[in-house]
Amino acid sequence: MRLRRLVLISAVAVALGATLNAGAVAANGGQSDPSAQSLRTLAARHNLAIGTAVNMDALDDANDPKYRQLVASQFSTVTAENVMKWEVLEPTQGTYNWGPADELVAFAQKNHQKVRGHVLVWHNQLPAWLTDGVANGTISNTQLRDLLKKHITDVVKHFKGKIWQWDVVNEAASDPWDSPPAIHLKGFWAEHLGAGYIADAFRWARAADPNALLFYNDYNLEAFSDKGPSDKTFFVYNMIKQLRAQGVPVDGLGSQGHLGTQYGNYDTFQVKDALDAFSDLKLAVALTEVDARSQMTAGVLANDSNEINPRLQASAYNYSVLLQACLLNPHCISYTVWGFDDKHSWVPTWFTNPPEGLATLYDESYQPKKAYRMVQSDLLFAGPPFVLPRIPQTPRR
Ligand code: 9MR
Repeated sequence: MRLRRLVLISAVAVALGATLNAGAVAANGGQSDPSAQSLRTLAARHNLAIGTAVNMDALDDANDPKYRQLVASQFSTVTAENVMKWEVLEPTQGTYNWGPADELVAFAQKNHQKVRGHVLVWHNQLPAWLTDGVANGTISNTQLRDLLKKHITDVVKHFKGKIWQWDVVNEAASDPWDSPPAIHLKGFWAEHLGAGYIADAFRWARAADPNALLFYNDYNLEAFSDKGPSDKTFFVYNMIKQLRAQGVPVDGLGSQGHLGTQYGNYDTFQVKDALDAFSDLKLAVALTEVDARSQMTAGVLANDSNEINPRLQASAYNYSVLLQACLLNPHCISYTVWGFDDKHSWVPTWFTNPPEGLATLYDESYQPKKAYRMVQSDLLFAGPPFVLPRIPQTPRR
């Protein structure tokens, strides 16, 4: 009798438990545990593309299947970290090396991902034949302009129809620490071709693919400072405003979002203000290269949690500020991280004195960090009335 009662009680308990669980599932809109949802699933609720820069060596590494699996499962857009740059695409003049970039595009298509093309005009990672030729005088400035036109035309045509957003011009503006401190156009292209190369580049890109969205992309554009001569965001804002007034086909502003936890950085509304200013020019906006690095002090390197924890928290906060600002502006169509794991991040190889790191969403063993959880929860908690679905951008004619 006792046994029977126990069995009965257990059966009722099991049934009740099942009902409660069913209730919990229903309360989640039929979804399972929200913390198990991928970033791309959560971002899709807002029609926001969430992306990563992709390191092709890692993607091709047969001993590292997890890298490939995470790119495919977590992200809905990809950017070539290096393989669409001029030095990789045309290492010898006239001989194109499309292989690695084509492979990334094929991977993206297979995984239903959009592609951000990076980058058509930049002063870094140019082929030696080009920079040497200019330096030794065998390439004149007129020839250089023709070569740039050919490069843009060939590359954009090669990928025509497969690229969602092109970073047409990258990092053309100086920084306040340059000389003179008033922001100006800097680097190889401005020095040899003058300011006109920017408008030319956008027009050539538009002619080669009328449907790709054309972006100006730069760093340290997260917020306005004093709107004076050394305010880079204000300089770029005025530059694009002028280009648009001249009918130059600029469709978007890429704010890279390379942050460091040692700096004061910004809050959500400061970043929103900057994004709003650009979208008021009828541009789409995108966060294109987000990461938030920290100094690797002796304590961090010795695994001292007193030093590691505040850095992981501050890094997560910075990811969140940029994402929340993006979510608050419906013209912010994508949020891309510049590598998703500390093992493949550009940061440790770039910043060595003092060493910096811990900049990405996952640690070196692909364990999600606080930043990953923060991005997940920001995407999860966002919704009307302040966060509305993205408004797609159409190319400017
Ligand atoms: O992540 C890229 C790294 O692998 C290259 O060595 C480096 C060379 O300049 O470029 C890095 O990517 C840059 C991007 O193309 C433009 N914005 C800044 C990025 C980080 O330096």
